[in-house]
Amino acid sequence: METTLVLLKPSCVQRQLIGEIVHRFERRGLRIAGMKMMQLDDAILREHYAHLVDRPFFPTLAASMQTSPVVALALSGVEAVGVVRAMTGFTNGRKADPGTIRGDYAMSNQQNIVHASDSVENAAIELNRFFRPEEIFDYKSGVFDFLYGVGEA
Ligand code: IDP
Ligand code: MG
Repeated sequence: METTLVLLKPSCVQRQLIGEIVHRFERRGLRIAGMKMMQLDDAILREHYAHLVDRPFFPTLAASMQTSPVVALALSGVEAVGVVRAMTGFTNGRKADPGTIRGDYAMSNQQNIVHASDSVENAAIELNRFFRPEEIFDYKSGVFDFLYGVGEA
């Protein structure tokens, strides 16, 4: 079982898509292990986007991520990191496949609705960045036996 970090970005919050996007993850069978609204500051964005701080678009990216609160989600499931990343789609919404979140809701390379951790290692780091340990809940899904076959989870 893995847990991954998703951020519903201001492009999602402002367009009033929070429920719709959360619904997609729930319908897929991912368990919501943590969920909260946060206003991000410069420090956490510089850390979260450390791989991009030297890129020319970083100032507009950081500004766009602060135009409203974001919703941070911790999502659990078997191979959850890869499953969620695949659901997210290519970074540029215009190039993302239909059926993915970005491919269904985004027209932008920057205002692309969601962030999703890109590896198991980064998921652990990012969960720790956005959640305190007591904000992530380990409980058994009531439909667990219908989400997974015997021996799968
Ligand atoms: P990812 O979100 O698909 O993992 P990253 O390359 O990690 O993509 O970039 C993080 C975020 O930075 C993207 O989701 C997007 O909001 C923004 N971004 C990435 N590349 C560009 C760009 O070329 N122009 C503007 N914003 C970008
Ligand atoms: Mg990334």
